[in-house]
Amino acid sequence: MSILERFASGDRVALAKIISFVEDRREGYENVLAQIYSGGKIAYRVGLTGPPGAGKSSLVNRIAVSLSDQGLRVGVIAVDPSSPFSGGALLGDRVRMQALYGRPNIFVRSMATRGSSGGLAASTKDVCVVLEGFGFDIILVETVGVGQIELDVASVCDSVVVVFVPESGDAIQAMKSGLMEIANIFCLNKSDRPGAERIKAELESILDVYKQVRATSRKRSLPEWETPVVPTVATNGTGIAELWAAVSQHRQYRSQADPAGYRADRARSDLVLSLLELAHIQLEQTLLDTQHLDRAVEQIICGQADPYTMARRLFESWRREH
Ligand SMILES: Nc1nc2c(ncn2[C@@H]2O[C@H](COP(=O)(O)OP(=O)(O)O)[C@@H](O)[C@H]2O)c(=O)[nH]1
Ligand SMILES: [Mg+2]
Repeated sequence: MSILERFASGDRVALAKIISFVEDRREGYENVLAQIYSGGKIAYRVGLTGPPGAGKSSLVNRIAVSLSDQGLRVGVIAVDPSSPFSGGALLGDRVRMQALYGRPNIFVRSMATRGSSGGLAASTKDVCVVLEGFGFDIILVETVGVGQIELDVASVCDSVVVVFVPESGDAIQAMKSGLMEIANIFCLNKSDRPGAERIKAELESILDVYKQVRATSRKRSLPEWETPVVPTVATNGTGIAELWAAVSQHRQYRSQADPAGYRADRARSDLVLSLLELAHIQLEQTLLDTQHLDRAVEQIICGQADPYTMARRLFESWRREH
């Protein structure tokens, strides 16, 4: 049996192998993806993002177990170098996370943080495609909040949950880092801690202002999605059902807002990510030709040129050639 046949028959070892194959961009990976993609299976992708220690892995753990209890098949992707899924956390956490590994309905995968030439978003998207082809219903993507990565990875998800905690400044932080733009649901985890009520109210009033600003700046036929703030305590399961209900509502909203569903958005972002990756590879191979570079470096260090003018000049001549 070929590895794709084993994959199609539900062999998890074949699944893991295909993920590595695709992630490492080995010869022929695009054909493999194309075959899997043509199966037409899709899952609902939910991103959870937020600062380290906010409780993302704990939430993912709770959600995955609860969905699996309902008979759903759940794929988990951890894009977090410090995640227990990738072995970077305290032993206690790792043991706790291993609860997921024993379940036949759950598959956990941590992403190599180096990413492909197309970046982490491109490889995360491709791992999603593989998991979808395998037949998962829901994919949970955990990303650590470190700026651009979370924004990129969020772009491959259908709903994005931004997780924060009652520590002071978080609401403001969320606004600053562009998280406000990508959040479909705010999850206030560790709401067992002091200050949770206050920060929830604070965030809700910011969201309200934000909503009013958007309402006046844009005319839309459909009502705006109202980003809810859901308090949770991942350690004892409080609020997990409410959090998932909010995700389900957002999913419903998306399919109502656009009858073609989120498929068009997704097809576009899949296409753009793949194109950018091809462009990147092409650029690396031709533009970053070492001979040209070596000569330019020599000129820069002996003071005949600067990197800015040189970069522009090399780029222009590369463009003329192609
Ligand atoms: N008090 C409290 N602690 C929590 C809660 N959720 C997670 N933690 C703890 O916070 C720490 C970090 O959690 P983890 O899920 O690894 O966070 P991540 O880095 O965002 O994935 C762990 O020790 C958890 O047990 C919560 O709701 N309340
Ligand atoms: Mg984590």
